[in-house]
Amino acid sequence: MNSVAAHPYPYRFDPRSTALVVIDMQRDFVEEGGFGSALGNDVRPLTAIVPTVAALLATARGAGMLVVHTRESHLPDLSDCPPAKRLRGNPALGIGDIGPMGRILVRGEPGNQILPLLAPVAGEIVIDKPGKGAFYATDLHAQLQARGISHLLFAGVTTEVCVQTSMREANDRGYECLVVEDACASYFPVFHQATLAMLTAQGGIVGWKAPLAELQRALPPMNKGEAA
Ligand code: C5J
Repeated sequence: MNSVAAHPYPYRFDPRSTALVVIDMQRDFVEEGGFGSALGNDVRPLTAIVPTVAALLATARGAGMLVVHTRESHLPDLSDCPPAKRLRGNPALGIGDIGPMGRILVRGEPGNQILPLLAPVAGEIVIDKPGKGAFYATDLHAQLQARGISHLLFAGVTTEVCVQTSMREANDRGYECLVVEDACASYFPVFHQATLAMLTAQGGIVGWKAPLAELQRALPPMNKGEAA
């Protein structure tokens, strides 16, 4: 067992039964000129975590951990997007509309792609999710169960929306969850901080938080011989 100096107390995990889940590091949310910034959001807190998420991916891959990437995305005919989701928000630019990087939150469009620097590699799981949570209307739970995964590390954007929803869904399904606090971000820094506080309050009511450096301290890179 490895142990991370986490909040509210040490997080113990076995890398062989732990997966890293990177939530929605899509061009439309993160890049200047994408959907998020076209709505007037300041994307700088999101672009700022890209090197940390890249380092986290390298750490997880180096430790031989399973990696999962998610994208918030809909079918081109929007049949998986309820009106309650499609019609809310900014009437000038919504889901399915043509945005600066193609149709907003539609599978296969340029803006829906994961940032090239953080792109999935062979053997990693990619989940296209129509909701905010990674478990809703996806086969993520089944895929994790099939691989014997019991612990999840969360990163990505945005902390208070898709990261938090996914971590709560995971907690309700019995996973032991830790959010890597400097590898997730919000357009609203106050929401980022509040989310980290509420997820870990009351003795870790949803789970733990720790910075990447503490995870790296707990996860020295695997020796070559251990990779098999
Ligand atoms: C949002 C997300 N914020 N990935 N999506 O709508 O958090």
